[in-house]
Amino acid sequence: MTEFSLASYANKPLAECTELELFNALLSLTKDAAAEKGYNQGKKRLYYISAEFLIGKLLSNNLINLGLYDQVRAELAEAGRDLAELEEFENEPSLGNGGLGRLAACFLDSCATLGLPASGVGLAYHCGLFRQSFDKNKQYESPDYWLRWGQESWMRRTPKHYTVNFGNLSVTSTMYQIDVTGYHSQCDTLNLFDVDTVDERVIKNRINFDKSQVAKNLTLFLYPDDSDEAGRILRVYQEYFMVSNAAQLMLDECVERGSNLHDLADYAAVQINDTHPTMVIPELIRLLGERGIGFDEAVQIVRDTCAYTNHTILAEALECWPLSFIERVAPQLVPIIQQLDAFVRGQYEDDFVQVIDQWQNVHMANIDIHFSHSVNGVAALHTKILEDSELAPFYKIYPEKFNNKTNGITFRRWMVECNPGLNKLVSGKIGEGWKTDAEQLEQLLPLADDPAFLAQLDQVKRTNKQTFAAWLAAHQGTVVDPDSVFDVQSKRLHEYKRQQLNLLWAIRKYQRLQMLEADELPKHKVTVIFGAKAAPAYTIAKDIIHAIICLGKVIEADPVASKYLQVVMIENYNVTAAQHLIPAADISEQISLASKEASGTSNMKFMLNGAITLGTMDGANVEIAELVGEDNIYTFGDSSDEVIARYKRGDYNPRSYYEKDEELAAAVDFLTSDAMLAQGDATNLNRLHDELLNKDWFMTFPDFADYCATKAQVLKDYEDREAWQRKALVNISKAGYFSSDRTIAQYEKDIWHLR
Ligand code: F58
Repeated sequence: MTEFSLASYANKPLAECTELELFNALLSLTKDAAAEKGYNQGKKRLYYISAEFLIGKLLSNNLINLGLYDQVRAELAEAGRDLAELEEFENEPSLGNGGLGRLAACFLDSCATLGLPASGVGLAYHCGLFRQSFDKNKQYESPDYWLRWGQESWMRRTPKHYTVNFGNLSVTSTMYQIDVTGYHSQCDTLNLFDVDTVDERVIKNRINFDKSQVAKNLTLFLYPDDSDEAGRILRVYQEYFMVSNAAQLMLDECVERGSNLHDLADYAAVQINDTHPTMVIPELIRLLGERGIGFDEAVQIVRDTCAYTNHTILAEALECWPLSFIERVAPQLVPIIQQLDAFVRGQYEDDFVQVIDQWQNVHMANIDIHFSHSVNGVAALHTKILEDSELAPFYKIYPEKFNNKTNGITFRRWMVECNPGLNKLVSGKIGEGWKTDAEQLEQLLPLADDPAFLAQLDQVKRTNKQTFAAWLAAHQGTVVDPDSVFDVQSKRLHEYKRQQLNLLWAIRKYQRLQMLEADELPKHKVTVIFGAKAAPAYTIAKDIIHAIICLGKVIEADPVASKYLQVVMIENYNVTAAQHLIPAADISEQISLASKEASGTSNMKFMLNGAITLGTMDGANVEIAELVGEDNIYTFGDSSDEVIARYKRGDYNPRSYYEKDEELAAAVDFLTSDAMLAQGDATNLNRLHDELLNKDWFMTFPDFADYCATKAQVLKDYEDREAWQRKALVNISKAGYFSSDRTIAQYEKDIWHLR
């Protein structure tokens, strides 16, 4: 094995290098070290196709996985340089929105670590997800040029090119590769496709751009604004571009490995990550046809090869494209989709399961379910809801296809890298084995009765809170008190995730603080920390952000309340921010409306880092609750059955709750109070107020009283520090189940059979 020395990658003494020079030297070193490890090989390979890979920064992750972290840090330190400084210097590739994209990244880490030959296949977005900034207490979006600023890239341009024919033009792709380093193991690769003609100059103001010129904007942004038709069609272009490249790559590679294409399923497993890559099914059938395989056999081959993961039950998130869009983007797929439609129609009458509906819309999930061999949900409850209600007609037809794969996270990034203090404490007690065999964390359980250990755990959390406070001050100039309770909700902004419920709690808390006598005031200050981006066209989500920031300002200006309560919104929340924030959290807010959050994965990250969950019985929270037991989690709110029944009845009326509960009414009305209007914009605040009062589609009001009561209990229990740390310890010990290594082992055993 080569001894890698950073000094040999720099052309001057390390002490004299600029950050850029050091960063580029580190990049070359890690690339060489990854190449030396080699790549997982085998007859059968996984192609994980996904529109998003939210990989986060790679430098430290790669150094840790390659076993070079301590050595490089020491070498830098000797030269008076700090690795942390270079970590901050690196740009984060924000090639995803949230959980779905981050899951894909965790999965690749686990595939590499478990020695599974796997390729991620996606798009090389030039700007990724937008950069969020706040101005006048509102979200603004700007392009995130993550590839600029003179940094060398983790992406390697390869000599692989494919022709992709669209209805009106054809383009030549280029494949880029990013090494996915496994933990102390070989590597896999993430293959991202781009076209050389993309031109960042078509960006006009902020994230607006000329949508007419596909060759210039195809891979410019992740999910361009889909509020207008041009944006929606561009999304179909992106999807077809992605899957056509994936299909061509896969067929080429399988033939190289010895496939005669009739036996494709022995050489490839395709995982379709949500419906975005669905067109890979007709595209593969088309390409197999071009290579002489008849339609019926091609359908069978593709079915044996492909598997589909569903990540949502929100009807509006299940893609459904007008056939006319596909006609424009990829007319060659239309006859195939029509044949698939005819095939289904010939067998089943139910409208619900048809591929093309009476309005000539193509239901992408329906293609996935009929023409793949596996359909999985991402947490036990979610899969059950798919089987029993959302996809029940399909479950009746294909019970054998349905299976659950509860999500997971890679513990290498979400503890070893982001929480060095906890990593050291844990490894000091039980050794390093848990890093690849996560269930070993259970060995910590007996320490629940060891006050000295619990005190150490408390100390680690306290240090993490200080570190986070320093980062936040540097990041956006916001000062938070590390002695306060860090009550954290960080995830995409969506009404179903109910940031507005937390907001209403904070308002109520503020109103109560104004009424309390001095001797009743709480012991610990609470810092409510939000991190969230709202989709650019999602009006109410942006109004919620506006209200949160305004409330933060109202409280800040109040000399008494500000001693006991602070509301903070992190600017540009992304993987990097999450890595700073999660290790510092005391409370993990997982308060989606029961039945709506497919799984959640931040709930797992918080748990692993010793935060206590305050949540509804939704998604993977249910499994967390089962594992840690009721003493170590706080649950509240209506059950998914109750929620589903209320939707079915269609009789939900938020006003009836508002009229019955004075405190709720006061909190809601505060949104449009003079104090709030002095900070904010009447249009936004009124709209949010009216939305809640007249619609409240995600039912915050019915859960409000229980949420407040439960949160009061959480804050009371926080005062017994030892008992609290005991809960934290149980959470850490039981987190092993949520390692993505476990999830991937299950995909391998039940679906992929790569080995
Ligand atoms: C998420 N989906 C689920 N979608 O919401 C979450 O419960 C689950 O844990 C996670 O997938 C992983 O299974 C998600 O992140 C998106 O980001 C959409 C992608 C397409 C555009 C709209 C957002």
